[in-house]
Amino acid sequence: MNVQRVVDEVREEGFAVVPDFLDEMTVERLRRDLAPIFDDIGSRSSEDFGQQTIHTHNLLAKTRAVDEVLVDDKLLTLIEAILGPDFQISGVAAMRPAPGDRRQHMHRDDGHYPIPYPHPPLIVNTLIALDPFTVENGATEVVPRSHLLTDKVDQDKPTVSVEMPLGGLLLWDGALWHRGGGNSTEDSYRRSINLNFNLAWLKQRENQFIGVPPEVVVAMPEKLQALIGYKLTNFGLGTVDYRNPIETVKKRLLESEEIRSAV
Ligand SMILES: O=C(O)CCC(=O)C(=O)O
Repeated sequence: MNVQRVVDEVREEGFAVVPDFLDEMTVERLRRDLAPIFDDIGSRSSEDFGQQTIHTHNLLAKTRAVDEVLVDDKLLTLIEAILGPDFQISGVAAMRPAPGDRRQHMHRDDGHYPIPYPHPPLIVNTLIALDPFTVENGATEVVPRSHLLTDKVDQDKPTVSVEMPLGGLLLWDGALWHRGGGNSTEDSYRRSINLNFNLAWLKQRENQFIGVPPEVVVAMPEKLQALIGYKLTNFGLGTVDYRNPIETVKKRLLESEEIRSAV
């Protein structure tokens, strides 16, 4: 994997693809372990946007299937090379545009933060292809170099569809204008996992402290606990009594177990 090539492409184009990121065995395992989650993904219809896929969010509370990929050194090396050493998981989701789902509205993922554009990357979001991404099944559509734009782009601005093979990784700067493509196939689903990262001193898109139950958090490897925010950032941001909040979680769990066994 050429890290510098990916960093340069994200800086210049706003996105990059690592086509052979996961091997077939890992993809197969993810497909199997995530099957109940993908089977549950539905669609909804709205007057403005037509039939849209409904993503499954807060994945770390629902499955252990993606833990291994999230702590993969290859992935973290890429994220660190773009965001610097102090980053965190901002959200983890499963996405599976189904036949008939329409493309999304064009958007930027870092619109939550009211900071003028262009700015250095605040967010790096990723999708891993558990089915090949094709124009027909809803490959992500991007506007190359639009992370550098000051203003909004028109919804009908020409896009590039990011086709990639099974196991491929797409990374993009959160400022890039993009959308999930529409699925025009009869029977082909676009299974993917969406692993999102931001600078550790920003609020996470999805609240990991509430979303992931304490008993799940304490059973996680320390590396994953730190990635979801259980760490000290910039000399003490996010502490409880100046300490890593994981200590509070462990203490409270112990206390509640003691109370339960006393009654
Ligand atoms: O599914 C995709 O290709 C992109 C999804 C996306 O951009 C989003 O849901 O914000």
